[in-house]
Amino acid sequence: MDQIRIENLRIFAHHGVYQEENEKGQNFYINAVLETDTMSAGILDDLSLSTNYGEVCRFLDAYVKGHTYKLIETVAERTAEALLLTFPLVRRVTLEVRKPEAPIPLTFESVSVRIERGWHKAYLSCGSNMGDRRKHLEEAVAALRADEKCRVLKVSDWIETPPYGGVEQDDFLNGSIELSTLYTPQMLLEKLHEIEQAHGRERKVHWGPRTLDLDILLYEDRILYTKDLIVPHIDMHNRCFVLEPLMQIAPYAEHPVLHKSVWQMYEALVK
Ligand code: A4P
Ligand code: MG
Repeated sequence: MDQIRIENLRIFAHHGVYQEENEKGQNFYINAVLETDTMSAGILDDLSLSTNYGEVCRFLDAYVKGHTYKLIETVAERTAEALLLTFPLVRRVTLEVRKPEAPIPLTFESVSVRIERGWHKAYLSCGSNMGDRRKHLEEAVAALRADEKCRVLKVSDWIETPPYGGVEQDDFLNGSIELSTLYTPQMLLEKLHEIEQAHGRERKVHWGPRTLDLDILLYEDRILYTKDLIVPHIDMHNRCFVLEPLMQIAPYAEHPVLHKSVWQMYEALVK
């Protein structure tokens, strides 16, 4: 991806663990690498198609001056997040915060923290078979849209599906969502649980009826196998109710373990 780079932007601010640092202040230096597509702006010589580095510098200056944190880790974390939320064309940022005047009674050039943060593509599946099913699904999408750390990019149709998994229950309405998010997979799962709870979801019967079920299907090409979270969703390739709506919005998305596209998984299942 193309980059816009800002090097050693000096900002006088008040971050530090010691009270004296918070009172007196000192110089911090910021290095920022913004990953963004500069091609259209470059071809057409049009700044409105790119991110104005002057505005980014002013933003960094105001943000780093306007807050006081103990740790440069926190300065980096909060500043990177604010930057990604403010400049919509920036996909990723590498942010380095240097503190050459840190109170260490030894000879040194600088101490610094460097982090990489960005927007991540994820696919979710959603389902409901209790109450006003359509309303539950639409409110789930609205709740994601209302979260600044999520950008809902695509939503499939809501598809009526027979229950899968052997529990006798009412038909489901299922769909899938394409999302760009600042959340890590674990944080995204917590967010989905929060939305499920807000819809009165009770975990009674495994694979049983539910007002709202939100699962993470894919998160970039990440492979995770933890106690709470398995990505790609462990059973997605066996589920028509997952693959049919996902086909509408992401037929070529690839399963990073099976190395098959959504379309290929769907074809294999319905054959
Ligand atoms: N978990 C692990 N990986 C994930 C992931 N990728 N996304 C953990 C979301 N959660 C994940 O899920 C149990 C735990 O799985 C979560 O707490 C999380 O830590 P749950 O939703 O609380 O419990 P559950 O729904 O009873 O079990 P499970 O296995 O999630 O059921 P599914 O897979 O959600 O399937 N038939 C049709 N036609 N349509 C449906 O939507 N849904 C189910 C439920 C059964 N049959 C269906 C449908
Ligand atoms: Mg679930």
